[in-house]
Amino acid sequence: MRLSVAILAALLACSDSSGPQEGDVPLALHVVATGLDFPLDLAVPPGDSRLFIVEKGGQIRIIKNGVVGPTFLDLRGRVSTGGEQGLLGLAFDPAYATNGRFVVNYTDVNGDTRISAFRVSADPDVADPATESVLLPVDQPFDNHNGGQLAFGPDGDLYIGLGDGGSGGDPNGNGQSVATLLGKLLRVNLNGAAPYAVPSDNPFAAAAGPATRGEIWSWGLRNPWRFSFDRATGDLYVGDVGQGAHEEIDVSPAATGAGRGVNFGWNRMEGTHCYPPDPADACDRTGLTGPVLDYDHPDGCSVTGGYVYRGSAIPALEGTYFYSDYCGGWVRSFRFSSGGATDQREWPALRPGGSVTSFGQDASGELYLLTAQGGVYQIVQSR
Ligand SMILES: [Ca+2]
Ligand SMILES: [Ca+2]
Repeated sequence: MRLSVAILAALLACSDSSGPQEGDVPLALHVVATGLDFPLDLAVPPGDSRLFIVEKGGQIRIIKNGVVGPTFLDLRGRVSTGGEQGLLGLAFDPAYATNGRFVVNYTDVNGDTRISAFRVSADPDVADPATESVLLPVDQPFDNHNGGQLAFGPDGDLYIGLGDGGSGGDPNGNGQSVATLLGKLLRVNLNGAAPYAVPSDNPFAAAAGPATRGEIWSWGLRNPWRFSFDRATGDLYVGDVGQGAHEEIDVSPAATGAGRGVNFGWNRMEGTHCYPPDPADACDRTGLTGPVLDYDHPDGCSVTGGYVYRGSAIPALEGTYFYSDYCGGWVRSFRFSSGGATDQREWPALRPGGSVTSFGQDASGELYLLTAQGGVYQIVQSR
């Protein structure tokens, strides 16, 4: 009887090909730093050995040679910090070495989004707070769903993630409206007209006007808290936070435009399911692009999108995308192949014992994760 139960359990385990399997590369978390104040983002200028950590309360701290050192920038007087508000994202200009420019995404003292550029001072470890140039102010109707991610894409343009504005269920229909910047991924260029130029090949650039915003790159997003580009392929990965039931990861390959003009479905879809929920799940999906992966609550509550590993220290991970969930506490991965999420894994040794707020990658492509409890960890091979 014991044997047959064991065989049955083994068969059940083998038949479960849809869920994540346990990872087989020996990985571990190396503690880089602890004691940070609610770290939300990690960014690095090209070729730089320092790590820049964004704290929710409004500071950017530098980790240099493994030590938490100087405060690079203090925006505590300009940032609102309730709930999902705060200093949310940081990206360094690809030409940072020559122009000293970086961009931040935060909610201001009125709770509205500010995308602002700053410049470093004569001291490379200190930014000049007086250099703020507001690139894009966006009114926020509710205090939640503010997005937060910034990234310079493979094309050198700045991509900005904005949530649907907040409340629940997207009451103003922002995700499906191209008249608003809310619920979108935006693409702008900082090297032409001030404060930015809309690239002529943005999907709505030709039709731009009050009813159609030319800055839009992708739409139908609820709260794309973290998105990234695969630094080898240019493929776009978006972790879009769900409403109350389904969390999702979207992938749009570079070969099909890396998100250009893609409608990711919110608020007509939540993950792969109709929204509002429909008993037959038979809503019209015309024109919508679904996720490559979704998972249900309470397996998690808020997806934390990550990065594709392109470092050199762990060759077995080449091309593997890592992600987490703020409530789930786990770290999982997959490989994007033939339009789907293959080789799904869960990595028990990478559970940091806290809420994963973000991942980050250093100049050489090694991956890190951050926890709300103040930890900065590097993913390493354990033997
Ligand atoms: Ca909001
Ligand atoms: Ca979606």
